[in-house]
Amino acid sequence: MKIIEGNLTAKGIKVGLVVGRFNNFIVDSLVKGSIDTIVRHGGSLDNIEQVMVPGAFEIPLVAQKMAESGKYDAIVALGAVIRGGTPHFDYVAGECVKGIGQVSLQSGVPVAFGVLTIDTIEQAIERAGTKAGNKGVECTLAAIETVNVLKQV
Ligand code: INI
Repeated sequence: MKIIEGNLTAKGIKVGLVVGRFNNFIVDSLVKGSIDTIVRHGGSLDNIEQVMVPGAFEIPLVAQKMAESGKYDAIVALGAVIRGGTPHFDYVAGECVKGIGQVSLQSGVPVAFGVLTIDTIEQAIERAGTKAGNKGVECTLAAIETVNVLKQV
């Protein structure tokens, strides 16, 4: 039996970050975590490009253009959608996750989902570098591993 798995080496991997500005107090920590993860796993700052978009709703379209460009081995989508008192959250979060999944499947480029979808600011802070880790770190590791496993299947 053969088990194929990707390692966590980011050496030579080109990563495009697509970042929703909305809730930037939180999102900035996700970006920091993502970049730090790439570099600490052997990647280079020269191989990272960061594209800013207004909010999570815009992430899929821009991720699609980035994926089609052929410039990146992986795309990391970062943002934070925090529930308010209206159904707006559901529309923005729903479109974002659906769109990111579609871009990844249609382009063949891994697009990691690092968009927090949470009920409160406290939950956001917990997942942006405090007691529940950092979603930017976690999804960047997933992107690196996926790039490396795709090379072998
Ligand atoms: N965008 C987010 O990234 N997070 C949010 O919490 C959010 N809320 O709550 O409204 C949000 N809205 C903006 C949206 O992503 C679009 O930028 C906007 O609707 C324009 O298309």
